[in-house]
Amino acid sequence: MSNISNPKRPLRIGITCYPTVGGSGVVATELGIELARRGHEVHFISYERPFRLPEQSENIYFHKVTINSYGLFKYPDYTLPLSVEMAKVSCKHNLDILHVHYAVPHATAAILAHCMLPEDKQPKVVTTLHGTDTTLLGADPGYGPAILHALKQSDVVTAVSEFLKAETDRVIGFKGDIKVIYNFSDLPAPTRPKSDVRNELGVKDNEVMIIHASNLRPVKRFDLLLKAVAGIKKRDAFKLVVIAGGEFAPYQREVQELGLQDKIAVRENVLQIENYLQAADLALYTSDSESFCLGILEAMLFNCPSVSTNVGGIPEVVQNNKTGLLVPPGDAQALTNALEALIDDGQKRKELGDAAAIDAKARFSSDVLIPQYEDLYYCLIADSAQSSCSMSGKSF
Ligand code: GMT
Repeated sequence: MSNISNPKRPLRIGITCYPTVGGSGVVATELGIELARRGHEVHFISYERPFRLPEQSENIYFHKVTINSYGLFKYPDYTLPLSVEMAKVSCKHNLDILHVHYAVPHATAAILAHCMLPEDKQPKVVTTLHGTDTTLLGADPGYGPAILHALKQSDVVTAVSEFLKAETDRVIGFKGDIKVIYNFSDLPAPTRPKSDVRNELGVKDNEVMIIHASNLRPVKRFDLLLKAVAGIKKRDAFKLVVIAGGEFAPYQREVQELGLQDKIAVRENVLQIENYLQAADLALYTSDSESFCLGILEAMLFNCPSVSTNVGGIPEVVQNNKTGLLVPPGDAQALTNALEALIDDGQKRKELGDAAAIDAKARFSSDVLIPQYEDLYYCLIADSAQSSCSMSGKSF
């Protein structure tokens, strides 16, 4: 039976991502939600339900990977049970596409699942690289060769920026084609009034609210961010709001040492980030490396310009002096100067913020980017015959 008798028939798509707070999981979840909204059947396969995935949603299914711990294993293994679940879901639901976000270990598991299945049950494997799967793990001799193998075996590899595409060749030595599909975001409208949120955070009317939302991993250089903020001379002119997707406790001491305790509000486990973004005046990102920086894009959607380091894929997202300010990496004083310039100049902030919102909607909305994924999927699927779901005598 032809899989593409109607070339634009709804597809059956498996998505694997990290379910925890982080850009790759957010993008994968939003992609699945948008695809389901467009009529495709979407199967999420992961060890937990992705945190932004609604409990009930038409066309969306969640398949939990169960990880057992065996006495012999010092470290529990995730890759094998993930690959078996991928094969099981592919077979049972006749998946057309298995789309994995973040190569490690998802791409390897997908390739393994593919090999386990009979030819007529094999979905096409799409691997989307997000950042440290190339820049950090790709450079690790314990991972690099396995990542390279999985990329070579994938039917299509995509990357979220031109920077990441070039790095994947440079760091991993992958010479194959990589299609750049930028991240997108369409956050919902806030559910709380802006004034409520600012009151809750203790941000005064005359204070500029600086927002930072991330998992606070070392690459984000939160230490540098604190230093830059501590350098702002007008102490009454701002408040820093941190939406922490990782542990904030390790930074408490630095906050005290820099005398910032009254100048910071931290929120953890935030689900509706839009409520905070609408209240913010400036976004601040000080990373050493960033393949895209979804946090900047999410802020742009709420007319919030950014000050950030000029690294990785950030200049593909932010137009310097038009939608935000870019400063050299690792330079706390340059960051402070840029922050002070925008704290002092409300008009400039507004100009940059308004331009940022227009640019974000024009270049990085789901209406622009989801069709790029759909086109890719439709290009990939070929005729495949129905068969029973059994592999080497083992039925799924
Ligand atoms: O690679 C990572 O550090 C993890 C990943 C994540 O899950 O947050 O972040 C990357 O993917 C995001 C979504 O595509 C990008 O916005 C981030 O820039 C990227 N992080 C890095 O490159 C450090």
